[in-house]
Amino acid sequence: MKNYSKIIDGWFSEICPMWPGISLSLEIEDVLYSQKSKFQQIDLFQTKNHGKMLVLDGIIQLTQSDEFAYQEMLSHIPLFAHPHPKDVLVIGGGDGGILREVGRHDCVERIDFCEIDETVIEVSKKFLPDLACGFDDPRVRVHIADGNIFVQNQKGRYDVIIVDSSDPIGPGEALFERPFYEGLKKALKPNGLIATQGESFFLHKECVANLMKITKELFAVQAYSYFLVPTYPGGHIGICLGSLGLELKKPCRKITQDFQKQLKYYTPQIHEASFVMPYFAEKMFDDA
Ligand code: SPD
Repeated sequence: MKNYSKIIDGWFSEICPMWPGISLSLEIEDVLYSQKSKFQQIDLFQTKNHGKMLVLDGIIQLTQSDEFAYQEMLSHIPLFAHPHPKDVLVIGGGDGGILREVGRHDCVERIDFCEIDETVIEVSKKFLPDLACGFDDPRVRVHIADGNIFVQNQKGRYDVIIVDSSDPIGPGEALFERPFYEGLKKALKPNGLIATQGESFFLHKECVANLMKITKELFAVQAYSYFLVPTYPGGHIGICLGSLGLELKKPCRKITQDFQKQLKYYTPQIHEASFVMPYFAEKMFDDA
């Protein structure tokens, strides 16, 4: 994918046609890694104020200062919406942050992890041990493969599937299309549910409306959640969810005090609140 982002006078600016005319800039102190893998340009920067930052094809994937918001919400919303998740599939997110969060659920017995780009895992293990610790969990089985192809070969296998994709340009493109969602549905057990990276309803209206349409057509229950991540475009991001029957907007398991204390963003209250949409988004979703 063409990389439009730039570094000028020590400031990295994230420039992308998916959010034209708007760009976030972070001051950087050092380039810790910069190489092209088989799939994409991988950069790891030391920022001045936001810890290390992982960038793929010029797009910010995470900074250490706010990654917890994304990893917690994309993991704990679907997992607390399921009464007893045992078999979990995570697609994408080679940094390991989602695995770290999924691993906090003792009821989970097996975590299949599918990532297309092995080099992202290696870079994370070297530079982001606070995220890559997710790979140390003995329940995790790593599959280096295209998530779309992997999922098409799974039938009735998972309670929860989490898709931590990059944006729908570059290697993540197929993960925003209907055949992938059909594959996700087939890969679920009868009571299963999915949660996928759902972009921004301010900046990516067409993409979000399309995800809503696909999930409405395929799943009995469907919902969209959003939350704050200062270093993502527009300072927020959403999750698109679909289930074969389970309610999604309320947690159905109690969170213990010990569990809650390990987190920084997710609470049962924020689980419910994250589904309350601004009026324009509500209308946009109704029309999808
Ligand atoms: N616009 C960037 C969206 C990135 C979503 N994936 C981030 C990976 C973090 N585990």
